[in-house]
Amino acid sequence: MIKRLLVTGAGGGLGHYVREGLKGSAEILRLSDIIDISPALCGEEVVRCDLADREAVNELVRGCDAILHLGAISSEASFDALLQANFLGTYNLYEAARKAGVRRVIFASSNHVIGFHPVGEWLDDKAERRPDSLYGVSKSFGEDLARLYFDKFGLETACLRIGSCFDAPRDRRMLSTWLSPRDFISLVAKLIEAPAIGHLVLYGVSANRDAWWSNAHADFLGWKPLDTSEPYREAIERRDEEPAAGSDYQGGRFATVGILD
Ligand code: NAI
Ligand code: 15L
Repeated sequence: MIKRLLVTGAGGGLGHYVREGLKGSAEILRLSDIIDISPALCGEEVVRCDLADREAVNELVRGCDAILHLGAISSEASFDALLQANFLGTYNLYEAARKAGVRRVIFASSNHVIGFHPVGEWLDDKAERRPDSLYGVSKSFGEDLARLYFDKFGLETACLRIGSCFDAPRDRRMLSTWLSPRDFISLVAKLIEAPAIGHLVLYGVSANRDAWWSNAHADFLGWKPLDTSEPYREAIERRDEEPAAGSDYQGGRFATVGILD
């Protein structure tokens, strides 16, 4: 077990799953966010930090063995907002990780780096990136930064292109893209435990009947998703009869949103 795992964005939706689910993956979880999160329990440290603040991030990362980088604006937003949280925040994190000798980052990338591929097209880690939004571009930047820091400094990253991680799929598209919280946790745990991952790009998706993404290249992890969106299909298909905006694209509605001020 590693000693200290830093979790950025720990106050968000996925952060909540992680706080409970990754207890067994590190002796100490250092939980951080720009917003207030509830006080540290046994085996936890809580640090409030804006990822855009370089000095604060240097301090935050010191003493950590690995990082689960969830902290970000998690949807389409203005370039200026993304510039701070996602572009600068991710750069600050990688620089701090390099200086502190962190071994591995698990970067919460997104399906929106490939969101302009048409629905039904089968993609793997070699697929061309086709971001569907400035948000998707910010995650694509994070993946490039991760590649640079591996090639230049040997800092390992799993770029985890998460589909839709919520308690349950919310619409027709998520019947393909859903990642159950349980599968998310088991995948992250494998990515922490694996002896070596190098620079890895993979998809965070459950065993959905109509999924579009292959993780065959990552079989060495020994991860098998246990959940599927099938039990939700009937109710969703009955409710959502009309195609939703952006339903031709894997990124769904993100592909239809213009540039936000
Ligand atoms: P969320 O929006 O619930 O949580 C993100 C957290 O990051 C928030 O608590 C927010 O306060 C924090 N944050 C934002 N700006 C920050 C800054 N400047 N400094 C420090 N913290 C900051 O999002 P969620 O759903 O928990 O997602 C976590 C990560 O996974 C995000 O990076 C998101 O882009 C990514 N992701 C999530 C997916 C999902 O289905 N939930 C799908 C694909 C990617
Ligand atoms: C994401 O990247 C978002 O962070 C999340 O809120 C969902 O919109 C998800 O993608 C999705 O594509 O469903």
